[in-house]
Amino acid sequence: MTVRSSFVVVANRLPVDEVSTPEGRQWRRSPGGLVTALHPVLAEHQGTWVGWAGGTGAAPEPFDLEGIRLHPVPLSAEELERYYEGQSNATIWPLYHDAVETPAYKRRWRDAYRLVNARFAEAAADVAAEGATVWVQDYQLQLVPAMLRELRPDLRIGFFLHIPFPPIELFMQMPLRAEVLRGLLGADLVGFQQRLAAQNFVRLARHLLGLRYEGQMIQVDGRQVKAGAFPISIDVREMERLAADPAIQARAKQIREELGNPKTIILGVDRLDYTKGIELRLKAFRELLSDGKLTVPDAVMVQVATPSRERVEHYQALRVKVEREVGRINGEYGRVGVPAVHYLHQSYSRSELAAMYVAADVMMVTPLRDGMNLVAKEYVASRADQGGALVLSEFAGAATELRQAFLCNPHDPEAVKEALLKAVHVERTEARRRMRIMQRHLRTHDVGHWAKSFLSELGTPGVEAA
Ligand code: GDG
Repeated sequence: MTVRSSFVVVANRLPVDEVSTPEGRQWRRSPGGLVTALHPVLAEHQGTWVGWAGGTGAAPEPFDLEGIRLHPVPLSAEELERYYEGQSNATIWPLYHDAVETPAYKRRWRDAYRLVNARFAEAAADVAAEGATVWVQDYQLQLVPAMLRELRPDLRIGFFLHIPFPPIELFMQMPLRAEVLRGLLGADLVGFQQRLAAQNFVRLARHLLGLRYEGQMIQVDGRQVKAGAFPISIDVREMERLAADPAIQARAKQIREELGNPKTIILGVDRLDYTKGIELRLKAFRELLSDGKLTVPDAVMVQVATPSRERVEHYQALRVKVEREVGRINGEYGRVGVPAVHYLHQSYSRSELAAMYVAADVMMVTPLRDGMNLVAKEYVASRADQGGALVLSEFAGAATELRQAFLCNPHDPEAVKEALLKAVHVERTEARRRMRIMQRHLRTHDVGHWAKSFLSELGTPGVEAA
């Protein structure tokens, strides 16, 4: 029998991983800010999370884990390739990130996107109780709000986009443009990371569909759809706790030793993605070495590039370019046993990441475009010692809040170099002042605050304004 919930989250992935244990294969809650933020709301409302469980073919039966109902949606291998790798990650992802790589458009990807979105909408319609609140997440599922409203007009529907929403001129390239826009307008509240993105959205509604709006309220078929900015955040307490853990402090010290106790450790942590500006960061470092403004082994760079979307062509090409640049820098500036760049194409545990944050003197977050960028926030939260300095791209959503970072335009190599040098040479008291202000902001703007703000604006029963 289907269990019906008054609160339903719909996201491409379920927040669980299947792991091998001595007792056999088991589900484990995956770490991550979204699940941490939503867990209390889900648990309180006997909520259900609808999403893909990983793997292709038949989906596992719905199951409960730590007080949440998980409702898997199946994907075939072909759907995974067309809906996820194709339409989501080779069309929408690059287009919404200022087309920093050329988006590819394919009819069979769009067909699969429609089909899979309909499947998610049907699953959500099945598990939602009368009058329930359903919160749909992100760019893979933009058609779901309208499809769900069609099936279940009684529901209160929210949508949150984790990535940027492009200006009209770019959005208009997309063959599926009107359908996507109508899909999003099926929600009662459409949330974005940035105010500018919400503005792009309401203007697009007028431009493409001739809809009227006042402020951030759009009139659609006699309904009102609200757009708004809800900048996402991290579980600040968890990061503070991790960073203060003596084992992690010791590991941070050990990392510094393993790197040869350099004066300056420069760190980058990203999924290996062309939006993250990994290449330009490496180039800035190389040019500073070549200008003699930085020298090895006084300064070393550590770049964690977590494997990501490895079957998508742009990602394969990016890996080749990044690895060539790392090889070039180490070839020119490294010595036996002393590389200039430590490049790690691997995934790490949360604790190892926290130890790296604590060990780093300068954190470089230089995306060409990023919805928010949680790494920047994690780094700030991890520096209870108020040491360290953050170099941050103006094109990351986080730059709106973290004003005391060393901000730079990632498209301008001189600006990146200048910001990096400033961060390397900043005086201790000035660095602390900057960190303190950013930490104070994050403590009141954590991921729980984000979820509450969105859900109370949506009018979710039992959730009061943050
Ligand atoms: C999208 C938007 C928006 C990274 N490597 C490892 C690892 N990570 C964790 C980081 C961080 C998360 O992954 C990455 O989040 P970002 O925000 O930096 O970037 P996207 O993945 O592109 O996320 C972005 C976000 O959605 C939320 O709305 O901020 O703009 O693009 O938490 O720490 N975690 C572990 N091992 C790794 O090797 N455990």
